[in-house]
This record gives sequence, C-alpha cells and structure tokens, in this order.
Amino acid sequence: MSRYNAREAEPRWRKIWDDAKCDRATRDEDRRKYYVLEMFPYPSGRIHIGHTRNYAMGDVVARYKRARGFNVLHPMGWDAFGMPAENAAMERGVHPGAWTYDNIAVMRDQLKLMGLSIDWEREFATCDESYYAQQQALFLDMLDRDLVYRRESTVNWDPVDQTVLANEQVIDGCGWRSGAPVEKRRLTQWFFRITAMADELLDAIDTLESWPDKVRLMQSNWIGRSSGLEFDFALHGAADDETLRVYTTRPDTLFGAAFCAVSAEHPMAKRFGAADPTIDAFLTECAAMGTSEEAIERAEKKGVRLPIDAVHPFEPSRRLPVYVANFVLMEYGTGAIFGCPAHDQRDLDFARKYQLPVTPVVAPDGLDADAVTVGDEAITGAGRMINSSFLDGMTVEEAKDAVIARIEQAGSGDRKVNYRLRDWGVSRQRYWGCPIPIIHCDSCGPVPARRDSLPIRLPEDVRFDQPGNPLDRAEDWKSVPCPLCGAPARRETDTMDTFVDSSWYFARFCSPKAETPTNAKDVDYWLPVDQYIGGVEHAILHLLYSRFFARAMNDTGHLPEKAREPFRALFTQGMVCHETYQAADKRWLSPEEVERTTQANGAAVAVERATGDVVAIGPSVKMSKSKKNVVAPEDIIEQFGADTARWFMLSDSPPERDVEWSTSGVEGAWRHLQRVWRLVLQAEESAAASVEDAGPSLKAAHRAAAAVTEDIEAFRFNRAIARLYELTNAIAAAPLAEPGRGDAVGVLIRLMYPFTPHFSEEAWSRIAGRRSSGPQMLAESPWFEPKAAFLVDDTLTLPVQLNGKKRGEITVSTAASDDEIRAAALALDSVVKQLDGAAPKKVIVVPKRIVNVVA
Ligand code: ANZ
Ligand code: ZN
Repeated sequence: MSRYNAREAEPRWRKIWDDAKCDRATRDEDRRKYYVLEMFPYPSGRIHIGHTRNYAMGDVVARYKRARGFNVLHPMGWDAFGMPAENAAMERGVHPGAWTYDNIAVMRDQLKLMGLSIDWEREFATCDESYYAQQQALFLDMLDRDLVYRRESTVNWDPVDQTVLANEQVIDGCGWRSGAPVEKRRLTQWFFRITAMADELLDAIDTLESWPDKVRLMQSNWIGRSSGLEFDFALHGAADDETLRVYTTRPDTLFGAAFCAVSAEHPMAKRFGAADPTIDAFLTECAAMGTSEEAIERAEKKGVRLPIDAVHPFEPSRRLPVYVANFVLMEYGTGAIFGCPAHDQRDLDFARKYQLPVTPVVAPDGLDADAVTVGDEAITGAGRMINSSFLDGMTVEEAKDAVIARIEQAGSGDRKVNYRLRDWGVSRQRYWGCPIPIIHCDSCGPVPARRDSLPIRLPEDVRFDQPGNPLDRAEDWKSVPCPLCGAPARRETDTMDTFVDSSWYFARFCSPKAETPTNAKDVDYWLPVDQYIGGVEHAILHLLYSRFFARAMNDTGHLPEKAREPFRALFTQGMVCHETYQAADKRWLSPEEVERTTQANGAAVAVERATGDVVAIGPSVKMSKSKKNVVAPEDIIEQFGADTARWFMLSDSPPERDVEWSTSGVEGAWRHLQRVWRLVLQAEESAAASVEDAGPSLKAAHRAAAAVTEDIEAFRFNRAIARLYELTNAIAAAPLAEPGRGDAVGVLIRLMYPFTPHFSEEAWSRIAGRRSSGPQMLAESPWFEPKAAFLVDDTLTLPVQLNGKKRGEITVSTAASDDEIRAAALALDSVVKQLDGAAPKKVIVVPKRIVNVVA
C-alpha cells in the first residue's frame, strides 16, 4: 500500500487553496463575520518551530469557523520597527530597512510552509510607509484631542550608547549593551494621556469575560487604583506659609506617624540640596539609582535629614522629622509621604536605620493593645485602632473615614483617588521607528506637521557608525521651515515607541490599504477581534496600550463605539520547549549538532557530532535562539510535513500549557497520519451505510464529532486530538466489511481537517472522489454535523445487586434480552465469587434499571 506523501501533497494543496482564494476575506454584510488574530511576529531573522504553535492554534480556529459558515478574517503582518534592526546596522553595516525586509521575506516563506489559512493580501509591516503615515495622522488627531502632550520626565540615560534605556534594559544599574553605569536625565518627551482613561480601562475589565482571569488581574494591578487622602503638613523651620503635601492610602495610621519624607526630585529636596553639600550628594546618589519600581524596592532604604520639621495635624505639639528618602517616587501621589513604621515595611526599615520611634496603632483582631509588638515585620493587616486618641476602638476602615472627615473639615486636605498607571512616554531616541510628526520652531515652539506633508519619511542616507540617534545628525532631513511662520525650524528627531505600532495594527488589517487610518465600513463590520491569541508576556503593556488606542481611535472618529474594547476573547498560549545542550566550554549546541541516545539503564547521553565529546543535557526550556534549543520548521516539514508538526504541537498538552518538543513525539504524530491514510485507502473500497445498518465505528464517529466540536469551541485542542486517536483506534479495530466503516473514516478526516488541513484534503479527495456529487474541497465544505440518530447511546449500564447489596455494574446493548442480561450479571467476578459455585435462587431484571440476584 502506498504511503501518504506530505512532501508532494502539501505544496500542491497550498496552490489549490491559493488559486481558489479560499483564505481571502471580503466584507459581506449578509454574512456573520469572525476575526481571529494571532499576535504578529517581530521579523528577527528566522522562525523556529516554537514560534508556529500559536499560528497553528489560530489556524485551527480560522478553518473551523470558516467551516461553520463564518466569514473569517485571519490576517498576518510584521511588527517591524525596533532595536534589533538598528543593532544589526551598527554591527554589520546593513541598513535597518534592508535587514528587516530580508527577514520578512524569509519568515513569510517559512510561515507559508505551515499551511496557515491567512489572507496574505492584507499583509503589511509596521515599517511600511503606508502604515506609519497613518500612525502619524493618528498622532496628530490625538494631539488635537489633548490625548498627546509633551513634558519633562526622568529617563535612564546610557552615557556610552548615548541613548535612553527602558527599565528592562538597565541591568544592575548598568546599560544592557554598553555595561556603563546608567545616569538619570531629565528629557522633554511625548506622552499619551492613558491616565485620562484609567477608570474606564479598569472598570471595563469586568466586561472581558472571555479573557483569562490572570490577565484581567494583571491589567487591574497595573492600573492600580487606590483611594486615600492628600493633605498638608504645616512646617516648622520653613517659610511661614510653606506646607508639605503628602498622599496616603492609610490615613488611619496618622497617630503612628514617625517622620515625613520627600522624593529626591521633590522641589523641596532640590532647594535644600542647593544649600547643603551633604544633601546634594545624596540627591546625586539617588539620581544614579534605576528608575524602575523593582530597583527602588530592592535598594536599601536610605535618607538624609532636612533642616525642617512637620507638625502633626491632630497633635500640634508633636514634630515629625522631614527627610529626603530614596524610596519615595516623584511620579506617584505628591512625591511626599508620612511614614508609619509599625504598619509599612519600607517605613519600618527606614525607622530602624535612623532610630525613629515605632508606635503600633492597629491591633490585629484578637490582640490586646499591650500585646501588640513590632519586630522586623510591619503589621499590614486589618484590626482595631489603638494609641490613636479619638480613633481608638474603630476598625481601620472606620478610622480612615474619620481622619479624612476631620482633615477635610479643617480644610487642609481632600479624599483622593490615585493610580499606579503612569502616562505612556513614547519618545525614543532612535532611528528605526515611526517619526513623530512635529516641527520645533524657535518662535512658535513645537508645531504639528501639516497633514499634507505626511508621511514624514525616515531618511535613507544615514550612518550607524557612531553612538546616538542618527536622526540627530541628519542635518538635511532635520531642517524644514516652520509650518506656522516659515522660519527655519527643526524636525522632531525622536521616533515613537514600537508599542505604538502594535497598538492599532488589528484595526488596520480591516483595510490595510486605506488612505486614512481606517475605513469606517470595514472596521464597523470586522471589529472587535473575536479571538486574539498570543503570549502571556504581553498580558500587560501591549494589551493595555491597545485598549487605550481603541478608545482614543473611537474618540477621534477612527473606530466605532463597539470597538472601544478591541479584543472580545483572549487566549494566552503555552510555549514549545526543548532540552538544552551545552559543551564543556559553555558553548550552546543546537539539537542537530548533537547525537542523543538512551543507555540501557535509561540514562540519556548526548554527544557533540563534530567532536565526539559528551555534552551536558540541560532541562527543557522555552525554545530560544540564545540557548540554541530550537528546531527549524523547514527541517521538520521536509521530513514529516507541516501537518505532522501542527498535529504534534497541539496534541501533547493543553494549549495554555507548555509542550515539550521531542523527536519521538513528532514521529508518533507522523505514524498516526500514516495509519489514518491506510484507513482512507481501505475506505475507498467500502460502501456507504444508512442509519439503520450503520455499525459501531460510524456511530463512534458521530459521537466523536459532537465531542470534538465542543473541544474546539472551548480551546481544548489536545482533548479533541485525543478523541480523534480513539476514533482512529475504533475504526481500525472494526471489521473491514462493517457497514459505514468507510463513512466513519470520512468523518475522521473531516474532524482532523482544522489540525491537518493538507492531509485531510488529500484524503477527502480520495473518499469523496468516488461519490456521485464529485469531489469538493474541505476548505470550502461546511463542518460535519453529527446526526442525532447516530448519537443515541446503544449501550446501557445496569447496577447488579446480590441479596440487596450492590456488587458491580454491567454494560449491555440496549437491544439485549433479559436472558442475556441475566447471563452477564451472573458472569460478574464479584457475583461469581459470592455465589461460590451455588446456583442463585432467583435473578430479577428490572428493565433499564437494575439486576437483583437472590442467593
Ligand atoms: C502612610 C502609610 C502608613 C502608608 C502605612 C502605607 C502604610 P499604594 O497603596 O501602592 O497606592 N506613598 C505615597 N506616595 C508615595 C511616593 N510618591 N513614593 C513612595 N511611596 C509613596 O501606596 C500608597 C502608600 O505608599 C501611601 O500610604 C504612602 O505611604 C506611600 F501604615 O501613607 B502610606
Ligand atoms: Zn514658527
């Protein structure tokens, strides 16, 4: 019997689909739409097989939904701006654009080999002029709506690379590339006013019912709404009317206050720093510390005393020392706090260092006031107030309200809601990004570029052989007349954060060639995205920025109201993992550089092919270029075919969990396809069956169809596949002449189609080919609907009692006679044992209910 030849069949079917334009999405108001989208890739070079898992998942959904009659949009593009291209330019002297488009060409071909049913006509890269031109238009519209603004902010500055670093690029206080100690700098930057939507972004999380709970929680923690009190401390030793405004979420702890502290960037710190070298030195030290919250959390809590005291608002005779402290952020609240050591860990660490009093003011429930002591750990839980004058005996919540009421009455403060969320700084001092469409004029200030001057193209003629932003040095490009007064002016040389590019690409896919950012009819039809699939590493920023952008685009008239929440359902997929191999000299080796064997005692041994040396086998971790534990899709496809890879990647574990890539697993998947192929060849011989004479395998196929459909709907691809294995076994075990066996094979391959599309088409063309209606592609066929008549269970499970005690169960055919049921009951092991050779007095069969044996 001939084998299924994937190498020959796969390209042939891709061509057929392509010629028939099966994957093309066209707006059609008369049809229900379904928009499935996987997070688009960064064109880093080549993809490895691990990258393809989420596309395989998206493709299962796309093919399934198409079969269900939906008008499916399943597009693909490239998140193409960003640092790696610029690094390549610096290292290899290639232009970032050339590098990027070369990578895209390679990766597109790789992806196409996977047989993904993508509408490639909609493909774009975010570095395409036609895309970033529209992004510049959006920027200007958002500027008009005051959703964009400019202000000074503190950034991590790498003095060697002469560039701003993101917090993640600062490692132990040093630049990730240069290794130079990072400095803090004040730079004027562009910001998106995401905080203006903080409330809506937070409240709407409740509507995201088809998002993973963990992602919803991460979103809400990131926004971090907290409610508290902002109020003024009178000061002693300062100018008469000067006060210190602080923000607290724990006004209840005011009687436990031991000190006040301001941020190193607080105006008060700066003023005293200018007059006192010790203070100034401390401010410089703080400036060298990373700006990230983690860096601040990790650092030892330190401060320097200012020559003023704060006056306790309820006990004016009490004075609190005021410090500059390294753990107070300028960007949060008011940049100043009061510290209550007993109930806040940072304050406690600080108080212990500077020998400040630690007075507990909250007694955890069940503890008496004198029993409350504070060691190295602050008490952060609920309880009743102690040592707190008029608050004593109240709960924490009551005390909060009481303090807020008093302060508000005194007119020295207000109840205040605060957010952890900061406005989104989008200025990047880089070449390979979307130019910010602004022109700086000495007399007019920053002026928006004129709409008819868009796009502001990146200049081609730039050099990357010096540190810093090449746009700063592009004198010809920079010099333009001011759009307002015509005087010589300069272009903004910052480009946008690449997160901007990925914040609206899903909308652009609806009309990728429009001369405006979106086309109203298209976005109205296609949006929101029905199913979004991607890595959990994007659970916070990318999704939050996209949610913000969707709202901003609605406010600026580019998206309909119903698309303010852009992704109706979200699925976060697990990774593909592989063992790692490392030579004695620490070189990582790829799987194909290694010969791996299992010894008689079960231990695995790996040897470097080139040298014959034994190499260390490391744990299985996410495939990544840096550890070289990657497998090229071409190799797998060449050997086994794309369908085998798709089937394997979705079979072994639930889609939200990691899957371990193994050669034996892939081979197992390949053997399965060959096995089904043999059934297909047999099916060509067998005749169709009617409901009446259908054998068990056809009934099993109908039942499997119902279950597989449910599994696909619920993203349980591994379970769907497990059922398809079972069905394969059931059919293979059935006699060749069983009525309906061939039809059962037909059902099997149709159910396999979303997972193994080329294989299923090839098999279907064989089976359907012998039917009078003629062959029809699965890509154009409706989903297989199981028939109710086949679904009725034709077996029955009955409990068996012996002398009134349950001894077991028997499963019999619904058509079984009483005599057959009696015989089955008496054949039960436990019944045989109990009777011990004696004949039963009586065996009563209550039809469809129970069997009673009387001994
Ligand atoms: C007094 C107090 C007593 C506080 C206590 C906490 C516990 P969340 O909940 O994260 O919003 N804080 C205020 N502004 C700050 C700043 N700019 N930098 C660093 N810390 C700041 O945090 C709010 C709490 O963090 C505030 O409540 C304040 O300390 C501190 F037992 O006030 B609290
Ligand atoms: Zn001007």
